[in-house]
Amino acid sequence: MIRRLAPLLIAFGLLTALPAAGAAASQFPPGYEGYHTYDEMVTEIHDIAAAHPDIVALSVIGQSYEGRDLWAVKISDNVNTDENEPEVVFTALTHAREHLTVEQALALIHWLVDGYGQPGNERTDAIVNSTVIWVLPELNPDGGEFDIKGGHFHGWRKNRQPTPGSTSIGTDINRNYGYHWGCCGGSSADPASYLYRGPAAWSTPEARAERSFFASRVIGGQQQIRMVLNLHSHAERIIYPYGYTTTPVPPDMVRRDHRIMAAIAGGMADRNGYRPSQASHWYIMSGTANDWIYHRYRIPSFTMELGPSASVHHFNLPSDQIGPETEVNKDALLWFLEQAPCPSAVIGDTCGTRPSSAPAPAVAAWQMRPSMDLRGSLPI
Ligand code: 0X9
Ligand code: CA
Ligand code: ZN
Repeated sequence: MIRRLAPLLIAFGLLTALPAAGAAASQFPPGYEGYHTYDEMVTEIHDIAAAHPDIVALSVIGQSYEGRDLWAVKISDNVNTDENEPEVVFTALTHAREHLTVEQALALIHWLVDGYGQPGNERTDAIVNSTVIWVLPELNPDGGEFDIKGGHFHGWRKNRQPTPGSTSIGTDINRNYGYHWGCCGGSSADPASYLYRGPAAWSTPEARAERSFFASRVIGGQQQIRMVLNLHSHAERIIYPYGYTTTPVPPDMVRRDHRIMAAIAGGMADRNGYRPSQASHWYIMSGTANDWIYHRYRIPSFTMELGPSASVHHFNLPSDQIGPETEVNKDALLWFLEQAPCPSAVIGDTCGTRPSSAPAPAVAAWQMRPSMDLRGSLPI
């Protein structure tokens, strides 16, 4: 049909309306059509923003190696005002084959915005009204699209950036962040490895975009982001820093922070049945987003590994499991968001009361103490 129409369209100068040669719209294999391709995700978040312009705003935090926009979905009341409210970040699809994470990110957005302001939505309305939620639904769109190229799964993990001096493609974005990059056996120096850390810290445009985004949320010298949850799959785990060392509280961590992160991971685990632990108690991993986020800004930072750890489907759960596997995390994710105004409350510390216009005491407490401040040595 398209083929027969093409000469006609050329005649009318409308060729640009067709997909470029070889760039036919991607699609998931049969049985997996319930997942969103990159284009479908972009359409979906635009539809959501159009339906809820008062509480949803879209922005682009950078571009992937192949030039795809890296989208951010901001959810809050008065969404077009930069209000002084605690901010929470969710990221998804750092690893290309972890498609369930995109669906979890979209499900979370829908839980928060569908029916906003209507009876029965008091819990999510309270979250939307008191916090700023940033959802980055696809940090690795190039890898995600490559993973379904040709209508079958490729088991791809990395981005699609060639490595100079090698024929290999791709860096593991979650080994490319600039804290303890390349240390301790937590990544690979081999460009062919699926754990390749890249030729240098921050060599991937995707990690750099996230770094710039975090820097952009420092307002008046204070980082506004209070908590971060990175969505991965598949292990039914909730993990927290550090990944580079098995020591629970090394010199670059504050003991109280460790207690808070362990308690928040435990609180989520109580609600979804996943297993909580320090990242390195699973395996040593270095140059991860979690380690950098905690160290650089002292933000409690978590990874949730979605989906059954023991499944014949591994990363590729059929569409009919998207609903149950995302729904199981609803209470855990909403509870996580509810901790943002005072993360230390989980260990019994109070944050005090404050007029909404004043800076939160808890925010001041999150600033690095001079003895903790290693920022001068970091490449930001
Ligand atoms: O190894 C990883 O990058 C993640 N696991 S996965 O199976 N999805 O690849 C875990 C990342 C955890 N990040 C840290 N907190 N260190
Ligand atoms: Ca707001
Ligand atoms: Zn992953």
